[in-house]
Amino acid sequence: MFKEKLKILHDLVENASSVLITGTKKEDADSISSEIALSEIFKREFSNKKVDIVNENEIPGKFKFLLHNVNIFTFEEKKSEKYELGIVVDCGAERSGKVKELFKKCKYKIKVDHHSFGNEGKYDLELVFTKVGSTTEIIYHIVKSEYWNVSLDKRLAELIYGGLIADTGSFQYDLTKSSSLRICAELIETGFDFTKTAELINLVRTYEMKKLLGLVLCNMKMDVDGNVVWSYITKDMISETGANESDIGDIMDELCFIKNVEISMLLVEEDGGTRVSLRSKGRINVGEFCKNLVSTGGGHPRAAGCKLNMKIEDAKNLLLNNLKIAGV
Ligand SMILES: [Mn+2]
Repeated sequence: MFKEKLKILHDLVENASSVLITGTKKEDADSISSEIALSEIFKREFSNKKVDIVNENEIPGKFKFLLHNVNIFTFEEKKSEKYELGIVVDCGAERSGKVKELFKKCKYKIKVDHHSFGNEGKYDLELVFTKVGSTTEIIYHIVKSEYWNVSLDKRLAELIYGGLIADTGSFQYDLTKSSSLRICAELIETGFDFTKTAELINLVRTYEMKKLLGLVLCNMKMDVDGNVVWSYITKDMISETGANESDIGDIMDELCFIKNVEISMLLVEEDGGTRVSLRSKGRINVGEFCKNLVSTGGGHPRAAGCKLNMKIEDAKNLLLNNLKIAGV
């Protein structure tokens, strides 16, 4: 079944005059690595094929090292383009933001994903496997497939590894599968600089992010009998430190893993309200919690978010009250 799908994928790409690759609107190393890896594979197999990666926004600076000679276009640059085949990775097309408009117009549609949710929409081919660590783990199987004349080299190994360490938390989270570790051994055997890849994805952050982090940690408060820790980022804090959207995304990770704390919460001031990110140690399913709070909210059981059309202070009170009701 899986093998057959890899053959169909090959045929669909071979017969398409042009290919659009897109992924999740939010910045995500697995999604970006998968996009770049697929484009590399397609261009090696079919050298004259038009293959464009298009995302709603520009790729975050910290992931630019993955590009090498590949270009990722923004939606603005390609909004009037037409593609015959559309491929969405690491999510359903509905999560690709504005690029969804381009995707909808494609004659053939493919999804390559490892999520169990977001399966609405119709695709001509679904390479969806939920028992793997990352979408790049699925791409590894494309590279190894007998239908594709592409070999696993340092370049593809770096990309597959990038997605794997991002989604498995460097093989710490429960997304880690024994298959992920076996594949990883083979990736390392290609001789790519895996310590550099891990450092750039997991550790290197901007000076501005660290400055903003300092303010966020100073403002951190404990609530609900010590079960919830929360902090916030105002527009003033962003302009004071010069931090950007990508820096803000990295801050949430630093509010987690506090001893005896069940929920970590970050509130970010935005036009028209407050964006909230929540992380749970497991007692509360924050994906469900956010969805129940506001219809546009949601995410994973342990990591989720929502946008509330109120000021930070009011959003914080609403969230703390609802977390109490939820039994945190
Ligand atoms: Mn993923």
